[in-house]
Amino acid sequence: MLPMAKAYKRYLVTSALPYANGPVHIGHLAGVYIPSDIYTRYLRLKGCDVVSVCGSDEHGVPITIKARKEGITPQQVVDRYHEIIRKSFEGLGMSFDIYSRTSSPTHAATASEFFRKLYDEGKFIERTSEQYYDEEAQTFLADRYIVGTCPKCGNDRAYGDQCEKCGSTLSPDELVDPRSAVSGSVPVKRETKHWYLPLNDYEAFLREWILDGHKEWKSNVYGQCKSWLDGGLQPRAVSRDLDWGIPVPVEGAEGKVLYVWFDAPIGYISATKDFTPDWEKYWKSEDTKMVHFIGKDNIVFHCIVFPSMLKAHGGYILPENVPANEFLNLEGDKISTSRNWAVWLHEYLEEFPGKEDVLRYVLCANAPETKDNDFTWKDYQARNNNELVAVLGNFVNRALVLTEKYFGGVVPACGALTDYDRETLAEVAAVKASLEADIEGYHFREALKEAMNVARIGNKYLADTEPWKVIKSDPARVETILYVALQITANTAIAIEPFMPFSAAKILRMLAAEKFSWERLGATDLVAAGHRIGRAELLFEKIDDEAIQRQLDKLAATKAANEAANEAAEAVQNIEQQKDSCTFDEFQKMDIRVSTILSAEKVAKTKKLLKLTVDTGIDRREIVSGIAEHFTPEELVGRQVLVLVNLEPRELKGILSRGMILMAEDASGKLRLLSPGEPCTNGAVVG
Ligand code: B3M
Ligand code: ZN
Repeated sequence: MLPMAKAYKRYLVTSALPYANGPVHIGHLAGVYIPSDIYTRYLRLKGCDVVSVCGSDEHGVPITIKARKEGITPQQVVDRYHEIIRKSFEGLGMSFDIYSRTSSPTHAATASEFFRKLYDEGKFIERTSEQYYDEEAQTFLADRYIVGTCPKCGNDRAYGDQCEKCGSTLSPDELVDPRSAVSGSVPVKRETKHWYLPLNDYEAFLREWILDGHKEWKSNVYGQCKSWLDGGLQPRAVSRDLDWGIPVPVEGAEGKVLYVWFDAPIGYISATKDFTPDWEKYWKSEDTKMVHFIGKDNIVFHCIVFPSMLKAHGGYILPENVPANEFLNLEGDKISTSRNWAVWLHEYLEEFPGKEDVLRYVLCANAPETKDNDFTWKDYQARNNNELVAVLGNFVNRALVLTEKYFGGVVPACGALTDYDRETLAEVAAVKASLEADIEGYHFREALKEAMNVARIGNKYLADTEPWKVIKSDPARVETILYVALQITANTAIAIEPFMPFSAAKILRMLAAEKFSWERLGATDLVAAGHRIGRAELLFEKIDDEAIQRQLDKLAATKAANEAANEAAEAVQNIEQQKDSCTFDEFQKMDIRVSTILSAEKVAKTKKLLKLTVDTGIDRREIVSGIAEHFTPEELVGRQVLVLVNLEPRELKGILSRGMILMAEDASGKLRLLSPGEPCTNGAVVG
């Protein structure tokens, strides 16, 4: 395939626009942003004309829900998270040419024009359907705004699009006892008109373009496309009844906005426009190679929906590839924003200053390229200590320190090369081709291994040539050895730049060298004899057990908090329903009195029964109560309780029980005595 590959003049790299309703976590990074940044940096080093765009996805229901929950406006939500995300991306060295946002004026104009053109050309169908409407709040209820009982598992807090308890995908109509999440009222069905893109009309085009034309796409991507296409495509609504988003730009569409998945991918176009007035050549020329980096949950939108939109519009190029990754788990559990089960990028950057590349390295080395993968803090530590410190850092440090020590930091002259020197340098040069093939084929894990190989080769070279021994007998030979080692060091800086830009820059600083172009990878004259290098610093530091334990403790605390919250939520679910109503007179028939327990003893030959003597204020009487498994006699004596004194007497184990001690049973079955809030005279009437 490679020799046939088309020669492109320029590249447009897009990275999924993160929803501005929360910060970015390691799952996003491993799935989308680390690969896209590696790819972009590589192309730039090669001197290619490349534009990389990203930005915040600021529309959609999750944002309005978050705003409502926190009592702030959607604009405040997106302003907050846009800034957190933007800053954290910058902190990790994401090298987007622009990090835009879909609330920008350029975007509103671009998305509106896009819709309007399709509308004017009759590319949409209009349909009226019945949807849930909240009469109290006077609003249609988008999927997430409807809650009810899940028909599959009975969870009574399922959403109109999904049950988070059993994971089923739902539609609002399937919910039992639907309620509005806005007002709590029971919604009614009301007719509403929406615009649909008839995806079925694009099926033939998509089949030919993807199934015949892009067999080289990753199998997870190709497979998902195939199953969508084989399942038959349906018209898809591109508008919603919502007050947050880009207004549908046609008459009679008050209260309607563009569906977030219609406007968000257009965000790639708007971002490019905001970056350069020359944007059209990136979007409208067949000489441009466009690549979408996304997570697997976005495949259908980028491979089926957006291409159909582009096709319907006309004049735009289609993606040449959509290298979607699978998901990253955290310590064996699915990453979840709502359960706070994540490593948040902005927190990581604060807690591990100077270790940006460690995270970049680990997330790439362990990227979920072909299947879901697991991030563990132990693995993070091991990769740092055994790979970054022991291989990469160790090699670079030895080459620089020995040069300083033996030659006062001046690059020595290169004498006659031995066969072994030549082989070693040839091995370094050979890395280039395989590294390129891996990056261009989106195999970033393999590519990273190749890049690290340069340092491995260097490490082995120093171990084999032992300059620290040879220096005593043959200092001239050591000049050559360190000359070679310094060339490998400079090569390392080139090879790792796409993956670990901070460390690459640090190596260059230590070499007192300017950035090299990709084409120089493999060269043996990167630093000239006589050049004065800079001071050696450690490239990486060991990460100790305490630092890892702190992270594990943090996760354990999250888990404990989640369990407590779950139990509380379940307990609420287990609380008994309200009983049928009773009249005031019926209630008045009950004579409940404040009483004091005078004595308590176990009833012989029973497990559960206690015989209590109580002072009811009217009299002293005996009550038999089945609470022996919950209270010891000592706990009870002296307690003031509430007693139903006119309960019909009953004989139990030969004792006449006259009344009932009132108690509350919580969801876990625990009993609690009911007492007056403050001490009270016995016989006081409750009611
Ligand atoms: N915001 C979904 C996500 O973050 C969505 C991506 C939009 S890309 C145009 O998973
Ligand atoms: Zn369910």
